[in-house]
Amino acid sequence: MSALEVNFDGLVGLTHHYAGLSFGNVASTSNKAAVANPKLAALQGLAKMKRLADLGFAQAVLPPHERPQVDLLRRLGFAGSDAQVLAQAARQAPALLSAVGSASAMWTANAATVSPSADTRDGRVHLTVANLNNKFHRASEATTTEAILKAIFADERHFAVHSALPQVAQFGDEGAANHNRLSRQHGEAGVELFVYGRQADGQGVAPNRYPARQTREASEAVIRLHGLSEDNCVLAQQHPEVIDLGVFHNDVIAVSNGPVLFHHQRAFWQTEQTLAELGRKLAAQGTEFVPIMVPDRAVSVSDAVQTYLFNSQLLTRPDGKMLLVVPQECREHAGVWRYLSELVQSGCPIDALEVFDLRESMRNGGGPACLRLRVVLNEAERAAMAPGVLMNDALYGRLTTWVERHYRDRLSAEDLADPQLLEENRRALDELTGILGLGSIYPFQQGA
Ligand code: SUG
Repeated sequence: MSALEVNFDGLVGLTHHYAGLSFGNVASTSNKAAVANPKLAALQGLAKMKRLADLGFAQAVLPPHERPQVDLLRRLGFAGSDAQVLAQAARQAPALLSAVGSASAMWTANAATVSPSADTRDGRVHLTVANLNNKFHRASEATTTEAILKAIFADERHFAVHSALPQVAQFGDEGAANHNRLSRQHGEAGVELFVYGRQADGQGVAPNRYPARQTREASEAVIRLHGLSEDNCVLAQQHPEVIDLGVFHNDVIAVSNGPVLFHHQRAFWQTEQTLAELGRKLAAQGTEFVPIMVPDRAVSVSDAVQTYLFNSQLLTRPDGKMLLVVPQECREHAGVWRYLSELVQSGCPIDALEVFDLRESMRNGGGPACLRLRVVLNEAERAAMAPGVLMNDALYGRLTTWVERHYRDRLSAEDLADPQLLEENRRALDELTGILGLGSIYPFQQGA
């Protein structure tokens, strides 16, 4: 049965702003307090979805979460009406207000880890919601993410949606941003690469400056939950020095598609061993592994972090060749652009580039690959999922109109205290669940 990779992009939320919440993510900290444009951010994301759908790639959308989370502020001791809670938080703890108001759920590569049915013991698609334990503003995404994924992948004959791992640092899990899958064709058995930043048991190496968000223990738990085996998994450690240079997720330094692993020379701690294990396990499945390594002398780690070269989407076209989807920061960097121009002429499987302006998301450290969750689905699975989230001309038209009507074009952290913004969110999201046909997925809808 023919399987497709469906890219589920996060629709940017109405409270998109720059709060410097992610220590270790250079763009996030350096753009702290810049004024954001949520409307433009959402339209930039939708333009990417539309263009890729028009090029023939299967594209879907995941909705934003309700923000600010007033209930979470109440759990932290702020009391009174919604407006009073917001005003107190703005006065006493503005950083907390930013955290509960963050639109960070837009980066759906961090929503979950996904194993296609071709890899799992019970032949179902397995999704484990990420706990995003390393950052308070992200950890609170898990509940709504689970509700959304359960609404879309409700049919338990085909899908298993697992709750997030326990919310402790020991099981820090950042979802698909630290997970790559290699296979000959999407629908065939593959090998899944789980990349962690440290071991919670204190063994081995770890970064010194910035946090390693993903633990080996979390990856091992996901492997068990998904029913994967020794034969179709590889566990590898990200190089601790690159984490200290701002590579806070593996998808900032590597991306896979089909049998190809496009990666920087310094992506992994034990590169040779990791590549050899991948090659051996793929060969046992009859697949020839195609690593494409970018040498440090061609593109430094700092340039990779600045341009998000590896936070690209690598997509297989119907003719079997691959398209690399990069942010415009890559075109604006002479060295990176030269490298890419040579790459597509080199005869390797990547022979075309598509460039997107995703500036609003990029300023918070979110490139094309951060904005999407890859879900490989066969025909029966596609038929079993909620259909309303699949991108097409009609949905694109409705969503752009919806954004134009509800979003502000200027937002800074102070605006989060405005009770009107909370109302705007609830009104817009209520309408959105109708557009996407998802039912009640938000706390305010359940409480209604
Ligand atoms: O978790 N930025 C996100 C960016 C996530 C990128 N995702 C992937 N690489 N897959 C993060 O660091 C910044 C929010 C702020 O500072 O306002 C933020 O959360």
